[in-house]
Amino acid sequence: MKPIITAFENSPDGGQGLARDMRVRWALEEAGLPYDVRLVSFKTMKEPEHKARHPFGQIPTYEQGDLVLFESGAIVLHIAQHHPGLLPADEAGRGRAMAWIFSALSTIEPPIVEREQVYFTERDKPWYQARLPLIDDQIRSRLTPLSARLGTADWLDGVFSAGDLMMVMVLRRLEPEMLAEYPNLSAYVARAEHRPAYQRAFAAQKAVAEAARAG
Ligand code: GTB
Repeated sequence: MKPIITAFENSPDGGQGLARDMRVRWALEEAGLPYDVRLVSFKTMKEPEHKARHPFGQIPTYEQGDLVLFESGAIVLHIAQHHPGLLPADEAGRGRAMAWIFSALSTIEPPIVEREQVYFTERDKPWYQARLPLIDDQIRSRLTPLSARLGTADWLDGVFSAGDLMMVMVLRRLEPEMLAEYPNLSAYVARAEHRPAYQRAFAAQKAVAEAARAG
């Protein structure tokens, strides 16, 4: 039975692959799993039918038979645990890959998302220009050790894993100028974006955005 995921019918990013369904699409593509997509509007995602899938009325969700999941991290981990291609075979390697998933979501992503939110909600406030460099320092305090750990390696822990997938998805949300300060992280993101599975996932979400634009 094909899983069904949910995605924006009209993503605010216009198909840049920044909405969180992209993580799930990419994981499904890496695992070689065909899937269906249920597109939702900002209105329908707050209605009871969608809230039964996602308590906070958001995307992405994942349904397969009786199983209904929300939270992109949980969904990617579920796919990785049940299909080859996203976690190493050995127990210790699997544990480390999971640590990178959590690290992406709980250590790297929060200050990046905070910067976006501050831009949207506080950019007309008198303190905005003073606050921005403080958040940028917080982001750099995460990127500097991440860059040091990656060093000259292709991936964070040997072979490509769901940990890399999640880390790359989070790093793509950075301002391009900030990512460019870390050449090895820029190359890491570019390397991941060249993966055929990434490209299929990206094309699929972009096709939705283009269809929405065409009306
Ligand atoms: N922690 C949850 C997860 O990882 O799954 C967060 C889910 C989430 O934030 N979903 C967003 C959502 O449904 C879409 S991805 N928002 C609607 C709402 O809360 O009402 C966040 C997002 C949206 C748009 C862009 N963009 O346009 O660049 C980027 C990221």
